[in-house]
Amino acid sequence: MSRPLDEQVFADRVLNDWLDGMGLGIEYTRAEGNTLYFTDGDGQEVAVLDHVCGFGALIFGHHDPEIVEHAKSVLDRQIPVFAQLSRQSHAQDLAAMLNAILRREVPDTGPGYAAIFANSGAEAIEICMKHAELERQARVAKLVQEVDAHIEAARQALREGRATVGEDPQVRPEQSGDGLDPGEALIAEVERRNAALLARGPVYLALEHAFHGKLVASVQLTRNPVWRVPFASLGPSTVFLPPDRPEAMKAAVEGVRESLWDVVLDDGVVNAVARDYPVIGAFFVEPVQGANGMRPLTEASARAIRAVCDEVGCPLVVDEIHSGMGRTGAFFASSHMGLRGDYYTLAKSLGGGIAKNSVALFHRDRFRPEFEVIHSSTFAKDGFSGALARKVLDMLEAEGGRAYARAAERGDRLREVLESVRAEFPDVVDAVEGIGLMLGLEFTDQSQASSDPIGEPARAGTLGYVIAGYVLREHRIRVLPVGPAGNSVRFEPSVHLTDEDIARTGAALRDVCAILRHQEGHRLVR
Ligand code: 5B6
Repeated sequence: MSRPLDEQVFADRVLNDWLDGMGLGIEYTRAEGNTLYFTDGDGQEVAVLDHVCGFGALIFGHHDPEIVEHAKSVLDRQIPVFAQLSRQSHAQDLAAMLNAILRREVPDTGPGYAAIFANSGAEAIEICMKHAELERQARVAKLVQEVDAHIEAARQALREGRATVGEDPQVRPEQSGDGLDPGEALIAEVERRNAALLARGPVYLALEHAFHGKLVASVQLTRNPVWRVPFASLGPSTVFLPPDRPEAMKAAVEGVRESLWDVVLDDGVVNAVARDYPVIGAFFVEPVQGANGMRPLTEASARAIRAVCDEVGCPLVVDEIHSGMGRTGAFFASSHMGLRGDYYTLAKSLGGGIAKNSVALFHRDRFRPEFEVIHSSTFAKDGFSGALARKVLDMLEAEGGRAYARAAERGDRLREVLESVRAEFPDVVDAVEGIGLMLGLEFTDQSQASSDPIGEPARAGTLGYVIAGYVLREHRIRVLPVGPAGNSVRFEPSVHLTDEDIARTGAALRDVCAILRHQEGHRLVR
């Protein structure tokens, strides 16, 4: 019998039931550093080690005292939060700080990057899509203008009898004998084909396993079909490419490319020739793929991706929303693999764990200045989140980048422990992935498990959540799996992670691995 609906529950009715079912339905009442607290039935505060840290949005943890102090002072000083369409120097200050970091970490930054601020990661991604489309349309307009001029010149020459149609004009009219002379028929066919191509929208490139957000356009760049497919009719089309197979990647891109037909008049002969048409809007890439168990791109894939963009002429958008802001031991994860973006996106820790903020950065050789006027958002570029973002950047850059070194060092320590768990349990741990404080541990496929409490959720794709519920209940550690795919858990704690936290994490994982090894699924469920 189905449960009666609670008519008074207006938010999270389904989600909360689902969380309860996974053992994750806990309300946290306080947060500090790398710890979340809830209050148990006896009124006691219980500490939980947080490896989720706001989906990686808390490089300095929950309520970092320095950031909180700064936030309070911004409010106390009554610094305007919203003063849209006025001079907002915090935007310039932030953009200048980001450019200084880019100059240090990325070779050939040239004239630097222009910044457009937004509120969320997906919004920054969609800003990049819009800007890429402006770029593409400018290229299309230039090409069309040239082709139109060529067609006019050919038409004139044909009309005046100064030219004839070549013997093999490459473009053959679909319908012949409609009364047009060969020259007019050729031009009509070229114009028909070109009009069909020009009516089409852009195609975006992304990688298999990509995650770039869930808004109507950005979700089309997110590979997971559960999130993407129901909304395919709303958004642009995307081709997903295999990052680890550069040759296959190049071949797939060739399959996407399109030609616009041009008409050339050469020595009294008119022919149609194919010209490269900019159908590809942009290539979106995460330097570390969060939805792929925290997998960094290899240097070879990074080179292949850059080569595709250079060949096609489209912007390379390096999505650092998850991997940026120091989490991997450098400000930009892409700098580890020598990947230079034409655009960058940042969000998550840019908000200092308190505000919401994101930014899209555009190489100034490509930036279309009118974009500053034609794109806007009420809440973007506000004074409060701007002040906090400057504070976070100051903290990251302080003492020669001590925070980056700390992220790398803490990440290495945590990784060592994850690796030791894998070495001890090779039968149930497939891989340890990631870099810095962006790590993933992948369990082996348990869909054929003999223990039903393991096999059933594994087949349903929820084993990772069941494991997360167990680790929370028994070890007071919060982890989450990678998206709806079941068998990886990720670790994206703050720089405040202690040796004791790491040791506890290792013990909890060993316990989980022993359950999987001995198929003691009954222990996972209450
Ligand atoms: O701020 P916003 O969420 O719109 O940012 C979108 C975004 C994210 C990102 O990591 C990258 C690289 N680009 C754009 C934010 N990531 C969120 C995320 N969420 C889930 C899984 C992921 O791999 C990434 C998720 N999985 C299951 C349930 C809910 C969320």
